[in-house]
Amino acid sequence: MAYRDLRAFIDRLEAAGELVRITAPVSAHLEITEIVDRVCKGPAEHNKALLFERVKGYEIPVLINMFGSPRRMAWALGVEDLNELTERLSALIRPELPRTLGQALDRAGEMWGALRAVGLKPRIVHNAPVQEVILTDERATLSHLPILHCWPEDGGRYITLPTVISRDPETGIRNVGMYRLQVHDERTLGMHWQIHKGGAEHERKAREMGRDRIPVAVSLGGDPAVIWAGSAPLPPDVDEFLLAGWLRGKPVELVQCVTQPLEVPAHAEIVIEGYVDPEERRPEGPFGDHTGYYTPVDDYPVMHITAITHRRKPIYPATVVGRPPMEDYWMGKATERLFLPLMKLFLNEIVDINMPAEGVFHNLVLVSIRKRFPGHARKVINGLWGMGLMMLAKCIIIFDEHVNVQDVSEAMFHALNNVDWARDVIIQEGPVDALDHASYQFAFGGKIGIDATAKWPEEGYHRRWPKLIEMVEPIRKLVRERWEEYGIR
Ligand SMILES: Cc1cc2nc3c(=O)[nH]c(=O)nc-3n(C[C@H](O)[C@H](O)[C@H](O)COP(=O)(O)O)c2cc1C
Ligand SMILES: [Mn+2]
Repeated sequence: MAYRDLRAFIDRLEAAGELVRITAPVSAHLEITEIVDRVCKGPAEHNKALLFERVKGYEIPVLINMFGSPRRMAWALGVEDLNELTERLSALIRPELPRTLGQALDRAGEMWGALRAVGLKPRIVHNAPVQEVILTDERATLSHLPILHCWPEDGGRYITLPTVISRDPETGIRNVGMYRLQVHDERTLGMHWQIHKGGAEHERKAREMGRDRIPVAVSLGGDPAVIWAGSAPLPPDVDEFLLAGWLRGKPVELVQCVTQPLEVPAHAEIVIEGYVDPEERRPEGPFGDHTGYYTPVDDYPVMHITAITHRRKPIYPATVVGRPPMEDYWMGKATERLFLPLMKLFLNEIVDINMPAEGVFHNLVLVSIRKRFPGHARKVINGLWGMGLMMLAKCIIIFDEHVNVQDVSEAMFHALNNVDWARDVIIQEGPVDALDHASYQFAFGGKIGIDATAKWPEEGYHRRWPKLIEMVEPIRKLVRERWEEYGIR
């Protein structure tokens, strides 16, 4: 299921009663945040996508919270339920999961190859709605965009739901990332690509190669699968538009930028073109972040705007992050579901993974495994720490396969019962998320792996591991059948 653009998705949401048009005038300064925060954390029936049609001081409407529920997130990626993503990707990797790392590497290669081969590479078009209006030189300013000031102590206004496009200066391979941008002035943006991310790697390479500019483009809007794909942690040499094409079942249509050697989604609402000078840095922040804390000021690269193109009547998409759960939690859930088969490709003992909202992704990863040998939990902990952005996971807890890790209460019950805190933990230092404020140094700190599986004699446990209490089925059935008779109401 492919949406042509953001409007097609809005139509679908509206037809299903999943979108509210707000015609009351509202301010882009804090007011929208408070509304969205209530909608994200309030009763499910209030949790709708919001289209603010009258944002004070602007003509352009703001769309927010389109991904903010499991149902809308699933619809955005062309499925009815997020678990279907796991099935779809498993089907692409089938038949059997490989046993050895060598095979696994081949299979991962094959998988990306398969994406390329199914003809879902982006397609270049020459006529693009996003270029109906072209503003260059001094006309290319941000002044007409309803960019939000999200939280009271934010350092300014931020573009919060962008699709940032750049190319590896060496290989030319495209990267698409979702990195917030702070408005420094009407023609300059702070580029918050963190050091572990694709864009930052392009910047490092450009600096080493002595380049004075990296072209960048920021697209806003388009098919929601295209927007979401920017947040997907793909390997560095895989173009996120390929993944978006596969999700849509149709290639993403791209158009050549007007002032930069890059292509952007033709059906986007707005595109900001420009460049980053790899030697330039400016203070960025503070920003009320998805950790629920303000990320303090730090030096980040700067994007200089060379052109802005947009549709005749564009819609500005945004999100507000903050203390979870908010919209980005569901975007991360989609990633978790989609990447589960990929993680199983390398660690085929994994049964399920849950990154609960309280852990804001990198703080807590619950994993159930089919335990087959002594030390198996530790193998999985170390394996995950070696896999892409999982390197940033601060706490990984491993469970036996019968534990439903999607139920955090059930998982905690088993973990707290099963762990000897002197013996069943690995404490290590390594890379941590750039947003982690607990680590004593930036991006480097401690992490813990916890083995909450039942312990074996081969692991040095020589007592008898107890059995879980469970009632026998005949008695359950008996009580079920006689329940009315007992008169307990
Ligand atoms: C709403 C939202 C905002 C995000 N903001 C940032 C950000 O400002 N900087 C950053 O490095 N990552 C941010 N991320 C996470 C990245 O998008 C994510 O790590 C993605 O995998 C990066 O793409 P890359 O692997 O191609 O670099 C954000 C994610 C979401 C969902
Ligand atoms: Mn990437």
